[in-house]
Amino acid sequence: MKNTGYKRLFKLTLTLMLSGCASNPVVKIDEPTQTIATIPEQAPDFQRQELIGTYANSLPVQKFIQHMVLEHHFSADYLNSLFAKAQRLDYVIRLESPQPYLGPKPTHPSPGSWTRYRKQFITEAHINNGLAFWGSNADAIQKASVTYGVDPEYIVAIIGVETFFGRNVGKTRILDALTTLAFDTQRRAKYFTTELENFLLMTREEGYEPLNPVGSWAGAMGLGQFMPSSFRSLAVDFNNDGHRNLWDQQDAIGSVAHYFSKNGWQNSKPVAEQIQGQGGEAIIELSAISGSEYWHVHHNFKVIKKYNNSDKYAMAVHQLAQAIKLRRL
Ligand SMILES: [Ca+2]
Repeated sequence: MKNTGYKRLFKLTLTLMLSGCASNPVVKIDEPTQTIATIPEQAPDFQRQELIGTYANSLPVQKFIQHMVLEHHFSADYLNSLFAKAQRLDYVIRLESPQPYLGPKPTHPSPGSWTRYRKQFITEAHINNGLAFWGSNADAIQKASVTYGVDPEYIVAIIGVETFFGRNVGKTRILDALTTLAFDTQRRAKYFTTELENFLLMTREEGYEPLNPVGSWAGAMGLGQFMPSSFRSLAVDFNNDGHRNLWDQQDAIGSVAHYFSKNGWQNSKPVAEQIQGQGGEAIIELSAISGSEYWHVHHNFKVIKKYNNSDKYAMAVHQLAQAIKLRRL
């Protein structure tokens, strides 16, 4: 970052101010102190770093660094030293590029696929942990529901399906995940390059050390599993501590509600109901072991799918929300 010198000068000035004004209670030192403390310090041997390590000879990484320098005024030395530490993750490549299936042609939808999917999320453990999560965050959930006009049980259910209420937020270093996906895979390389760009901007804006955040193999972060672009545009500081931190329960609750609100959630409106028979508008088919289920889905169902574009995902969120709400009454 180019303002390091300025920061050091500022810090020095602040130190002098503090030492000179220790007895003066009107000196406002809280804000600048906090700002300095959260900006990651750069190593003293930071100057004139070459791009070494796994990506030393990668032209796309060199071009990406150049782009970040020209477009966003990052220091090339800073990014070279950062990407020198980036790791290529083979399991991320495997997950993004599944081997072609060579068996018999599958039927769609796969019989019983909804039953198997549902079993992962509509469990006693999910309902009980959802109730506990709601209970210990009741004020934040209520405030988020009112502030953003989102039914509280859906805020809880999203966090339950995404990360089991924060227990499974992922352990992959985001820098490694996104660098691997951007430069070592093909299918969505452009998308992940943009997310990597957003990740670096996010770390600079929020004062995160870029080597620290961990999350899913695909680069999703925190209790609500936000990608960096969503983090930048939709995360909120809901506990008012001056930082957007999606690993914090309250910030995650506010941010999920904000996400739903921005995607058009209609408060207290229906999401889906099961119907007999099939066909007609806004009807989806889910393949249960006992046979196909048909559901009439509403606008809010599509809003859930903005989070993850899958009927099964949205239905799991809906049913978990309803199960938790019913038990809480
Ligand atoms: Ca916060």
